[in-house]
Amino acid sequence: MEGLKKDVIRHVVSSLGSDYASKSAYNYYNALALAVRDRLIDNWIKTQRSYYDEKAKRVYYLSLEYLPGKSLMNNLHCLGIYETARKAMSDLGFSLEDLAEQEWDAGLGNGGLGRLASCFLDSMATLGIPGYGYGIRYDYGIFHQVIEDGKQVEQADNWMRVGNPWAYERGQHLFPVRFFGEVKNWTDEYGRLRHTWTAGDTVLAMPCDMLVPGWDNHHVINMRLWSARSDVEFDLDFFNTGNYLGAVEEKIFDEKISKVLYPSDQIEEGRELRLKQQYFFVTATIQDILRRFRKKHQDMTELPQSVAIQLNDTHPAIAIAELMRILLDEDLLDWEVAWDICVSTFAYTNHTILPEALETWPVSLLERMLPRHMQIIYEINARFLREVERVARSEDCGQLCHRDLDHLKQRVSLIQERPIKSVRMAHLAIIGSHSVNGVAALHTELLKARVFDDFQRLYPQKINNKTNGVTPRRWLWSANQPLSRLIASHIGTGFVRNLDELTQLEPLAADPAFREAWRAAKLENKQRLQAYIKRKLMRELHTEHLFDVHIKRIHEYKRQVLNLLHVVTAYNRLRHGQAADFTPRTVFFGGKAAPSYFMAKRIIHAINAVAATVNADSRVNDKLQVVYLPNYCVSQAERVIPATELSEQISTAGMEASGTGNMKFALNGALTIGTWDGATIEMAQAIGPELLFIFGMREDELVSLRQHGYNPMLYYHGDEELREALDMLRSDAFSPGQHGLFAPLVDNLLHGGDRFFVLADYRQYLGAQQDVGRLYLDQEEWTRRSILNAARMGFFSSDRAISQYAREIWDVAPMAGLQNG
Ligand code: 26W
Repeated sequence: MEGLKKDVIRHVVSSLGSDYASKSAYNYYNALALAVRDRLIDNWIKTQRSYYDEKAKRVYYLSLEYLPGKSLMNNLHCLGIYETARKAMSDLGFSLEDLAEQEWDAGLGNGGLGRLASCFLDSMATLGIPGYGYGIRYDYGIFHQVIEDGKQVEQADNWMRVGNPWAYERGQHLFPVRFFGEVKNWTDEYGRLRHTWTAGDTVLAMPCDMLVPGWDNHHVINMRLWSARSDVEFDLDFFNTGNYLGAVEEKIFDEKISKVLYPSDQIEEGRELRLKQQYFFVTATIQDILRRFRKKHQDMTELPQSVAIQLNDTHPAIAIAELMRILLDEDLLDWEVAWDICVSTFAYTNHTILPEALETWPVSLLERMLPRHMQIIYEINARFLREVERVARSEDCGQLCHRDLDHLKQRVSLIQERPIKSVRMAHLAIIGSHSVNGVAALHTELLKARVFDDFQRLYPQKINNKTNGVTPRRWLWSANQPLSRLIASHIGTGFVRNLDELTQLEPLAADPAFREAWRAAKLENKQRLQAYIKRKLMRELHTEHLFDVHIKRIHEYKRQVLNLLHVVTAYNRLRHGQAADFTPRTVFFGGKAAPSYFMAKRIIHAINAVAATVNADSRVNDKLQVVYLPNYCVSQAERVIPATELSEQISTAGMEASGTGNMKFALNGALTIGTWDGATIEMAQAIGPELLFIFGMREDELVSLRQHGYNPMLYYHGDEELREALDMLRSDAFSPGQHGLFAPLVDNLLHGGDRFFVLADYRQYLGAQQDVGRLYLDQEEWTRRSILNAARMGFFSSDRAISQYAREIWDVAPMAGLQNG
């Protein structure tokens, strides 16, 4: 402890240039972070060296998004110095919790996809898998959300301003990135046509490394994020031509590339700068991968034995064309050889089946920005369609007439003709990869049977499932110390690296003393949340209420509106005195809406409007409260999830690819109210469906309802309570003086087709909520189920997920000889 204290004081003075006697929490947080980083860097260097020494096969996880959140507490726990640090900082006059608050969340992602990437890095580090995360260091991460007059207002997330003590910027290792220009043809010595991409604009990619430690194992992996740097200052001509200001303007223009994260998920924006970001990130990463590979290899055909590249959705899919370009134009390999290398190296994970989220890029844009890549994509497509024709003709699938074949080719082509001629990035990713995986069993089945059914017939081995998981380090141990300590006192700490050990809790569910202790841990977390809400929102929570929580991105398919209709109905019953047996509850909502997503923003407004009305109504507010948690982010989830008793997972069946929040809640002892969707299905199967509150129509039922003609008006007319709730929303009951404010929401349900079947599931949802309320009154039974839920969550560790990727997709093994403890 004395050593750590000395290091902290030294960093306050010599790294931060401050007086150690001036007790600034900001300085002491930064100094502590630097002292922790010092303890990671040796192991990082040793880890990296061991990969070379053992010629280990490396995994590269390519993701445009990461959501690491805050690093301090997690890193202290991984290093096993949490207690030491707590005591050291207390000696210096600080509470460790307060210091941790000084850190800004690294919010370099939108939601599930980015957080999954961060859980996966944690698991690779813990399992000792030679892995790297590659991404972009956005100057501005996901916007900061404030709620003003009930509406979302976006503020820039200037997270870099306060500095980042965890990162190593490596300004001396720059990689060139080119755009535009033209392709020249030439003939090589064997008379083969060759291509060279020349000229164009150049920007530089600067690596910025963040260290990711494993749990108690001395294994530290790297998350390398690229930042755009202008090449203007490297080219003195720019300045010497006398156009100094012009040169500086150009520099600013270039550095725009890594300026900001695109804040929408599930909706494709199709902006030129976004494509630039993708290629910038991809080419820098591939260059770095090949630089490392070439240190020990000359023969490029050995690449797939040494390197596995996982594409996190299609956002980095242009990497397939980029590796082809390098192999063809720089290494001068033949097409077939280059293509084999590519397919054996790449694998692709799909995270959504919503059609509006499937990426396409206009051919005209690609031709201009990446002319050589567009040529390569055309060539990949031509060869692929010939192959399709060959397979289709050879296949014994009846008389395949030309019409069918033409249709098949149109459907699977990399090029879509309408509405504008574009490249389908998912098709590129599928064709260029040896593995295509979905993220939960149902999701993968839907990929096979619906979204990519043609590809499933063409390549029956390619599509596979890897159900998501979450890291128990952050989402149980670090976020929920009260519960973790209780668990550890009964079964030891092995569950932190082997989550299956939680099954040892099962017999304890029958032990009243253990149940009481389990409830005490929950109460402690609820009180902690209560204190936080009081500080941040100046509101008093009732900890004896059932804490019912719906936090995730705001999206119509996630159906926050369904939850809101339940709240309005509960409000009406209480007002009308029809709810004598109502179980008091506080309903929490939280989540960001894409700034361009009108409907999602209106949903936020409606939630806040209902909250204002309900909370102000003294007839009901001792029994029902609604809280909107502004700026939902990773660190907020770490506070809220441990305090949650009811987890809302109510997406339209078939639409949530997996969900990962669902796992974090159950792991922390919340019961789930949910639809038969995503990974919630597998959770129900692992836990026992009778221990969750499952309701609503299933995916196949919705398909047939849609086919037979779904009429939301029938539900409106047939259900008095539903009608009352919708009519209130449409009138100004929640928006005094602003008649029609929420009419777009209601009209969308009644006259817009209710694409997400909110009305169809309303009545069943109410029934399930009734069951919830009733069970909560029986605290012994509630607690028993809570314990069994957590005890059976072992499968949903990201360690299990990563082990499957490693074995079944990447063919990589953990490093031997890792020191544990
Ligand atoms: C092109 C715009 C865009 C950006 C991001 C479209 C789609 C995305 C992501 C693929 C959306 C996303 O985050 N998907 C979520 O991925 C999680 C991790 O697999 C799943 O748990 C969620 O169910 C899924 O919605």
